Amino acid sequence: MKKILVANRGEIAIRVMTTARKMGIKTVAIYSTVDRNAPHVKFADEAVCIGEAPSNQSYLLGSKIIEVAKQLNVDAIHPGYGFLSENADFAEEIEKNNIIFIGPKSKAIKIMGSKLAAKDAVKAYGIPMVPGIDQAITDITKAKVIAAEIGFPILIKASAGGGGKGMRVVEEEKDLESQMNRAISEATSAFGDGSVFIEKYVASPRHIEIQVMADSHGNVIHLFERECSVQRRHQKVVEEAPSAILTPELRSKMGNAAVKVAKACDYLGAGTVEFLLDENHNFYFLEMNTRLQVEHPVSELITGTDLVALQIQVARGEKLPIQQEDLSIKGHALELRIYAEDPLNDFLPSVGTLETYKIPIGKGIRVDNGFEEGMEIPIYYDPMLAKLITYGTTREEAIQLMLLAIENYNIKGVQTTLPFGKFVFEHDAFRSGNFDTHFVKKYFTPDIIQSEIEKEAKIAALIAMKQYIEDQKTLRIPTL
Ligand code: MV4
Repeated sequence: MKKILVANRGEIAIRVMTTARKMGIKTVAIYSTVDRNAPHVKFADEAVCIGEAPSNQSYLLGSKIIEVAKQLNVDAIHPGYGFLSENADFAEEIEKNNIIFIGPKSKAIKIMGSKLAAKDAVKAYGIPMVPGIDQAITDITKAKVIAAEIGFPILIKASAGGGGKGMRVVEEEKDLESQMNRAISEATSAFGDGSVFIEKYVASPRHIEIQVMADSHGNVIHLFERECSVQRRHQKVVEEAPSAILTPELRSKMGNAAVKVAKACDYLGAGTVEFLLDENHNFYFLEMNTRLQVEHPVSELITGTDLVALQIQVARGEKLPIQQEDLSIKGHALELRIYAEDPLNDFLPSVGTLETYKIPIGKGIRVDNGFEEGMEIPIYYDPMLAKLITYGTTREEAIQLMLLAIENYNIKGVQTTLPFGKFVFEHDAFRSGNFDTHFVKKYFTPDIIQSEIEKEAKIAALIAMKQYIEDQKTLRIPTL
């Protein structure tokens, strides 16, 4: 493998190219017209413009990307996350053109892209699943019988759904019919597939996912868990590894279950198996993400691995260089996603130019970044600017480092989730480890950070005033 094309932009394109370069592999960037001067373009050995700004005219043009790859004699394509990363047809077309897709086979992508197909694939492996059905349901009479068996509250989910889209909680039987009809029509218009199914609603779960890695020789390992319960409206904001609450026994059970999920779909490469954990610490398989995830760095830090390097090695057909027994957890890592969003204004995208953009540096601080000072943030793509990651011996140390790093991250020109991160890492519920997926909804109101910002502004004003008075004293030249 001499040359890799990265079919992505921003921090993840740079992240992948950094490892490729370390491995002596040349890199090709693709870009849209608004990204002409983007850091990922400058970073690559070669770069090709593939279209206009809207992603369906550029980063989503699979066939065009493959054409570029062929013209430039590319050996492999890394899709990053988002865009075409979980598109089974893209993976298949790449392989048909004798280029390596750095990711699983299209069959595994297809299975895991459907929640019902995923349940079906893993059901012979004894993996705990939320009580419910594993078939699409349309018949309301049947649905009522099933819901009564499971017990209310129940959750209606779309098989093709993701990120919580098309989910509906039903508290009592009288609402079941209307909610089911809505879920079906929503799923039909959003995904072109109206299949829905029913599960017991787990009221206050934690979201815990296991990183897995598989080679083409039948070896599958897991790299422990990531805790992703701090999210707002299914958008993750803070992630950490390890989880503050898993015992070694539970960790090992969930890890083994995740490995079985990967084996069930003949997995290859990096993948993530998502679980819900209820108040009694029962875990349930939710779904598998067949890509390298945004939050992969926290797993890298606690295991001392380079997940992109492993992806490349197994894509080349090599055996995994590490076995399960070689792996252990060392230290604690936290990640804050820095979005150009305004936490004071319902997290609406904050458009503008990065007038100041200074990244914190120091031991235990890693910033996976895709932007630079002076750049305008394109409105066409996900507004994530960077990921601020800290690593310490203990969770407490990683939190302290994070607060320091937030303080030293200087962004002017747009609003960001930095103050929101400060709120999370200072919160007692987060610090105690006693939180679930309702953390943001339960504790966050804009006025908390508003008053924090005002307090800081007052202090800044006082300091300025003090300095002014001092300056007046020294500057005053007595008039004769
Ligand atoms: C659930 C659930 C409770 N009970 N399933 C949301 C996204 C999708 N991946 C699955 N999700 C959930 N499934 C049952 N049976 C609660 C959620 C859920 C959630 C899961 C993970 C992270 C954040 C979440 C926020 C709200 C709901």
